[in-house]
Amino acid sequence: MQNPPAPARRSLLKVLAAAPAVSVIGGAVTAAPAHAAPAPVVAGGAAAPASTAPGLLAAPGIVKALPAEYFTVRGTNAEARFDGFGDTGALTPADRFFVRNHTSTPVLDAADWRLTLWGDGLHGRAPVHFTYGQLRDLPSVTRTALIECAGNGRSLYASQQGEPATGTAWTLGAVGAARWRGVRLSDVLRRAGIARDAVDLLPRGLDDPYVSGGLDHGRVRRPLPVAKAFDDVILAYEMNGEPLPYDHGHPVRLVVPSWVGIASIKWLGDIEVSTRPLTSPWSTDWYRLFGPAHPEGGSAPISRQTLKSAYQLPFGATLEAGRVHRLTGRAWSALAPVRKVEVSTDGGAHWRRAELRDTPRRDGWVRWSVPWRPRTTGPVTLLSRTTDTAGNVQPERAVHNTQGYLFNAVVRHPVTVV
Ligand SMILES: Nc1nc2c(c(=O)[nH]1)N[C@H]1C(S)=C(S)[C@@H](COP(=O)(O)O)O[C@H]1N2
Ligand SMILES: [Mo]
Repeated sequence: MQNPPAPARRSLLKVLAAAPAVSVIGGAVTAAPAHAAPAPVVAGGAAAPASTAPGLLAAPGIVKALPAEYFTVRGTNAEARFDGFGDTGALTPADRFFVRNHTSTPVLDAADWRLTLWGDGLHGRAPVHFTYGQLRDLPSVTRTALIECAGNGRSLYASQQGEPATGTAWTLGAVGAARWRGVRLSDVLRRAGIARDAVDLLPRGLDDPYVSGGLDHGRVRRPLPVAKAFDDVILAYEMNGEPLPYDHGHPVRLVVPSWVGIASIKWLGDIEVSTRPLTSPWSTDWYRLFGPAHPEGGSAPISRQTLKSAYQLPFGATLEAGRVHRLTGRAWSALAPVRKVEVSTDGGAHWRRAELRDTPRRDGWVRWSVPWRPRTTGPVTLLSRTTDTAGNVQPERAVHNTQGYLFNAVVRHPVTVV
């Protein structure tokens, strides 16, 4: 149970075989980034066309294989192809799950890993450590949760609203659902002796410091209110019944259900526990809403994700006229369970209900389907619209913000009937 799944291990073995001088396992707790290895041995490494298997994409710093049929590489990130989710179930397999890396995946050994809690919000004020084995000995919980990047759908601000945004130009595949097993963060905080007046935590990853625009922002870290930590946050060591893969936070990551993906810190190394509110660039410069529609100086840091739906069909797909097509998609809301999904196959003039194939639950997504028999040929815009049980409905337009977070508008999905 202590070994990551086969694909990640294969990549690691490649790294080891070709670069014996680079000590990536059995070594320090400190990160040994995949990019520290010579480029040719990184799976699909950009500098190694000769060793890149056909159909595999190159993404610097990502360990797992990235088949072109399932992923689109965007810088240091790999977006899952939403149109390819049709053959996946309610859970997204780890080898199909998007990867969002600020730098690169550190290949960490669970045996050497430990978590440190520290700060004035602990009774003793002395740091408290947990080894991987100690975490595994605590009572475990298992739950399903989506992880969705705050910027999922960002490119649609430009393509469908004419309002560009900065940041990774995700389409709709920066989201996945998995079954996570781990320990409650509240259990760990109690054992560490959290004080009654602690208000904020600052979980931090072991990946390399994030440098951008010539500035070193330090390691990826983002304040998490103690109240949320005690509600439903887990320290996950398993994803879909397997040890966490390297790219998804091996050996231990946070899973912060229903919040924007950045909250779910991967490769967790330490957590500051504070009696005062904490900040980091991930709560001051990024992950706030900036722009004319928002308060001067930006909104409060964003926390909850929003609601969406999408067709499992490529943009620009061609469909034959006169035949019945079974259109499928997914709908999800971080605000409440999905209540209904409506679709329009005429650009929004008429709407009808899609059939839900899963029982809507909090923190999951529902697959839906609808039959469609197009009669006339030509371009058509398909729409889908989620309503959740709290009454939230996908709007026609999302409220723009300069960094393109929380896109929630009805997606205009172009297809051609031939
Ligand atoms: N340490 C660390 N944690 C991190 C990140 C990162 O770059 N480093 N990226 C965050 C962001 S922005 C997202 S959307 C999720 C993505 O999780 P995934 O790569 O497992 O899909 O991880 C979050 N946790
Ligand atoms: Mo993200």
